[in-house]
Amino acid sequence: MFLTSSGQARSGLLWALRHVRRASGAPARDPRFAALEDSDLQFFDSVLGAGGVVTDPHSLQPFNEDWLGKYKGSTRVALKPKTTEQAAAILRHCNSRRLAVVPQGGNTGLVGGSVPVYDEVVVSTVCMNKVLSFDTVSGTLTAQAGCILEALDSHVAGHGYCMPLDLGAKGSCQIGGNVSTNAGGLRLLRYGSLHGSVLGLEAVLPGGEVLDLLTTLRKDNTGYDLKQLFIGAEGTLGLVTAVAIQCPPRPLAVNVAYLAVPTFAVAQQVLVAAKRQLGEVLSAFEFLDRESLAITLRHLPGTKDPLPGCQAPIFLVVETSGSSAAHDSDKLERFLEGVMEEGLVLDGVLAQDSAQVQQVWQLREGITTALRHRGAVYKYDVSLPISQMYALVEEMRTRLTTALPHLAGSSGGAGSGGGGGGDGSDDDGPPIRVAGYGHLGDGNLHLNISVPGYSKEICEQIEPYVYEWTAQHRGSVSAEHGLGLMKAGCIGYSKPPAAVAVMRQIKAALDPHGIMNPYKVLPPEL
Ligand code: FAD
Ligand code: 2HG
Ligand code: ZN
Repeated sequence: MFLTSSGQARSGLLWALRHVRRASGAPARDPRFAALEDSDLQFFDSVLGAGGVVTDPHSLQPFNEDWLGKYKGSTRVALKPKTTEQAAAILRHCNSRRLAVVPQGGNTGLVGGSVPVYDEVVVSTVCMNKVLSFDTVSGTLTAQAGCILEALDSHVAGHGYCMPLDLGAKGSCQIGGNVSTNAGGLRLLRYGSLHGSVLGLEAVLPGGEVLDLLTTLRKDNTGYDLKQLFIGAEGTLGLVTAVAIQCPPRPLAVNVAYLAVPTFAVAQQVLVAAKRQLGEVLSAFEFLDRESLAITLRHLPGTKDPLPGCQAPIFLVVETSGSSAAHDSDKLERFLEGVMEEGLVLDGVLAQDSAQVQQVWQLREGITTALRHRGAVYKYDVSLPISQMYALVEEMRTRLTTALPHLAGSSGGAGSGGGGGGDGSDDDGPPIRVAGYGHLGDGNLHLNISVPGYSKEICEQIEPYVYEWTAQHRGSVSAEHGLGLMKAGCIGYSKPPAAVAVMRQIKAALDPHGIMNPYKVLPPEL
């Protein structure tokens, strides 16, 4: 929310409420956009060759459906350029024909941004997967947008560097998608946001002009920093075709501790202690609640409980990364002794080798996949003051248990940690379960509500309540996943009208016909 005085805060919230349309619904197809014709396909064929133009309905299915299986479009064509010039020719044509376009990377986005809403042309960067250069002295990597994050990390690992971001989708998400969503992930605490580590990028504007901002300079104060506009633009301003990014040295020593704490308040005390005592080697501070743990152990094959039988409500993953194993272990052990002695930590385990490190991370990173295996899920990705983060999870549980006792009620309420298989039992808990986890060190909560199916009855209990609650606590309704289609109507909860108006002006300047990823990010003009 945008608070300058209590009166303004209130009018801002009211504005937001008036301008919120059905949060996960889509507006009608914009009649300004043309429908695809055979002559368009012929043009695309002439630019890309037959292999670069997908029209077969079966092959189009993955381009039309998002990772969650929640958003489905009906494109008739997906285009796979290999070069910036091909991408520019495609966009120029689409712009002149008023064909709407949706850029697609790894299609792992969680807000419905990467798939068509109607029949938009999909421009996939899957074939733009070349590393262009790597400077082993400065650690700057330049790569085409379609390079898979994990492949880039392996590439730079060979030179003693790592990518400055890491996320559960690393095996399929692409660097262009990461930049376009301004992805956060597990190491933002250590390496900061992509707004800092992206040094340059190349983007094709809707009219086909190539904006070459692909510098690898650390310092460049010549005018407005235009690349920042594309970081987090979710494909609404142009197609990112290449990225230059600063890679940090790969840590030589990594330690991971998995800790059980009695309350979220205590988790915050452990965070303060970790920041003070681990200092520069602290590289991640994540949390998951018992409900997230239980769902993951039950629904994600291969996961193991690092603290079997432990009934704590909150678990922490604390990682250190540094250059000296002995120094880091010493620091971590002293920190662990301290928090144990103070009675902050109920139980804990220190991963003994890289396999155990992986096991703990698999548990934390696997929550999203486990929830998908369980079924439909309402996902919220909010930034909040750390002290307020978990209250939203608790209030949501109470709210759903009260409103929908037949779905959410059980011995422990809507996923209050009772049952759920986390303790080895076979009980999958009530149909509705509320899980809270996320990047505690960054104040980023992932509130996930696992449900038997998407329904108006359930959705009305969650939205707009969750957005209002976030705004009232001066949070952001999108910490890292973006707005996409899901939250295009919700920007007003976190940005004032004047800011949205400037965004519209930027959009109109760069994309005057509005062809780039329509219906996403900004609400339709009323
Ligand atoms: P896509 O899903 O294909 O696209 C995302 C958006 O970017 C769309 O709006 C699309 O139009 C646009 N876009 C894609 N490529 C381009 C391009 N080249 N030019 C212009 N626009 C483009 N996100 C986090 O922030 N942190 C996490 O920890 C995290 N963990 C995840 C874990 C799992 C298991 C999954 C499934 C997702 C996770 N995500 C996370 C969300 C998602 O992975 C990220 O948003 C990721 O950055 C998307 O990359 P992508 O290549 O899949 O992009
Ligand atoms: C994570 O931190 C991702 O694991 C995904 O951002 C969060 O699934 C989610 O809600
Ligand atoms: Zn996350």
